[in-house]
Amino acid sequence: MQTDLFKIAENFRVNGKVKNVFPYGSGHINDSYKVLTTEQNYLLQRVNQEVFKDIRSLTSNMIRVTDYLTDLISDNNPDERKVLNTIRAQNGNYFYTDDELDCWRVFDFIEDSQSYDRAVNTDLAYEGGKTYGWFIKMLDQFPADSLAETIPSFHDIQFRLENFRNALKKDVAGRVGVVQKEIDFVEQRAEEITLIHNLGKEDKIPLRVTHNDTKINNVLFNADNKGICVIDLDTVMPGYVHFDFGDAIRTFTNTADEDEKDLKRVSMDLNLYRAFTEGFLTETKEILKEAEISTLAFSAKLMTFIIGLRFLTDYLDGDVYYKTKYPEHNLTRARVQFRLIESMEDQFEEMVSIIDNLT
Ligand code: ADP
Ligand code: GN1
Ligand code: MG
Repeated sequence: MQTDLFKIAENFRVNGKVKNVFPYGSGHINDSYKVLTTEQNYLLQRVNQEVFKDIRSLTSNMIRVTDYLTDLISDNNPDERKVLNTIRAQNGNYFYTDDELDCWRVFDFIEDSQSYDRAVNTDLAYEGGKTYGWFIKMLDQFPADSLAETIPSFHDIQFRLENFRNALKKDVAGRVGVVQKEIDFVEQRAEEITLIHNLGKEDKIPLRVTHNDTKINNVLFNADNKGICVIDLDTVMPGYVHFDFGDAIRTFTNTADEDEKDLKRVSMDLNLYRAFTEGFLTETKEILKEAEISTLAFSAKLMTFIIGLRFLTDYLDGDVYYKTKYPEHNLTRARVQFRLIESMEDQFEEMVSIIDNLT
């Protein structure tokens, strides 16, 4: 495998001679490796083709968006933001398909950076908010409808509910019996949770370029914990600002890990929420519409619900989508999301008033 990885890395126009390649990062979807050459470091990824069916369109989205951002910051970049730089393969393409039909790509490694799975303090949450807010703001004028949908209906709650109900009917893994409490939780909220989806259908909120996977470990921070780079751009496509704000609140404010087994440890920390929101709105409040701002707090419940539902559905499907480390892993993750929603429900008035006070 090691020599294969060397060969794969050498299929890209990297500077210097490849010295070492080793697994890197903790994403649930792609396989990432750090590549060391005699000249510099790179990040090599095998893209998950079960999840991403159209790598050509995905790559085109990514290159168009990163080129656009790179241009925008070329002569004004006070916060020293960085943009992912994709390295071409020897054949000139931005990805390379090997003999096994696995698909690979390479980025410049962002040096002196770190990613976190939890916000260690409010400064980090504020910086994360600023970084994801910056991304939304910079892409405000980019024609969202010219981007491909890399995963169709990715954050479409109706689609996710349908998938869940189909999984219940099929019960391929024989697990429905153990999730009655979770089924009740979902069905009790299934109607009210469609609020944003309905606003979108009625054209009351604008489609924007959104990241759609704004978990905390998709931001790189520098040694001083300043947010410097938004990574994991596979799901950049048309969406609502709610998708990015809500998904980020899900991970930036959780007092426990995404797969914490002791649910007593799981809650939404209001101080982390305030800090993230302040950072996010510092960047975006000038461009967001009233109908977006007034429903922003709700998006935290929506995105935590969607992702909890997806973990639960994958558990029922027999763990076919997310990487898992043990048989109940997806169920544990779903339970954490649902506990977090309860904590958000308990603090919802404060969540709304924090946004009111910041806008
Ligand atoms: P996944 O889709 O599996 O989450 P990511 O693109 O988020 O894959 O990459 C996984 C991890 O690799 C990230 O959380 C981050 O720690 C690290 N990483 C990704 N790209 C870079 C980069 N260009 N420079 C440095 N680290 C990176
Ligand atoms: C996946 O790729 P990664 O680990 O950043 C998933 C997200 C989920 C997240 C839950 C393409 O994100 O949608 O919110 O796991 N990405 C995809 O942790 O499905
Ligand atoms: Mg990631």
